[in-house]
Amino acid sequence: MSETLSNPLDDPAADPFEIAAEAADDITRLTGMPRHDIALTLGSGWGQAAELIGETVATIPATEVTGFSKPALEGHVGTLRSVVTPRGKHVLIIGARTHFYEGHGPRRVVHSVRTAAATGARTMVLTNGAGGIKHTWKPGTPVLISDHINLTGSTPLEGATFVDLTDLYSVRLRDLARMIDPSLDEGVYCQFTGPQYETPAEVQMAKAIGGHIVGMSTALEAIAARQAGMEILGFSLITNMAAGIQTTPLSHQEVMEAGQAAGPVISSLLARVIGAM
Ligand code: 8IG
Repeated sequence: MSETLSNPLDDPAADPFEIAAEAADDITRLTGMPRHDIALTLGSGWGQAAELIGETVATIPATEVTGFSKPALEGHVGTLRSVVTPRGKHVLIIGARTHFYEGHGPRRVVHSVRTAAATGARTMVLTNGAGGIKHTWKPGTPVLISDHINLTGSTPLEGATFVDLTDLYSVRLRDLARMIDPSLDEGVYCQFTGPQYETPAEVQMAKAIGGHIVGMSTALEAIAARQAGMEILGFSLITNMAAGIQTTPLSHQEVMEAGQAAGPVISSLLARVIGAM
């Protein structure tokens, strides 16, 4: 049977929150850690933060956890890691993101967030690599997400579930991040479906409607985190200027290189922010 058909989230009759609770039980069993305080999803460029946040208690393959998918991309590490910070906070580090463009639907996309909430995490830190619309953001610049525009035409909410998204990206946590690095800028994140990058016209549309960052993740995850009552911090690493903002075409290679070069700096920033929580 294919991996797709064997995922319990693909049964429309299944309750995604029950599956998240089962996944949280798997994490408890496999890490020996009964609860976590903070969850952190590591996007492109942010991977080295895991080593800096604290002492690793356990690392487990995501495929051992109910409902998790195999990583779609090389360079997206398919592991979950339990780390304890010097201040004693337990952090669940999610290195296994499922993207909307994989086509498995929003339940699969937000399963890691719901699982993190089911492990007890009250804080969700979402990181990604993204394109920048502001000319002042050179590749390698980390920025805070201040709000988002969901352009996927999709939602992780099912039925008449009305969730307030005012202050979705916590002012308190953004202020905490700026205490660590006062030079951090912020912007509105536009989630496109991908996997193609935008056309220059689409980037101009994103700019016209109030966007500053273009990406392919995070917004749907933030909605699910808010539904679960979590406090959310979002970081984008600007790995490239969005299409048409720079004059040269976008390449995945270039994106990976910008991420690698910025890695040590942004990972240390992220570790210091989480260390202060
Ligand atoms: I890395 O320019 C990265 N991810 N949508 N646009 C979108 N996603 C991205 C981009 C980009 N760069």
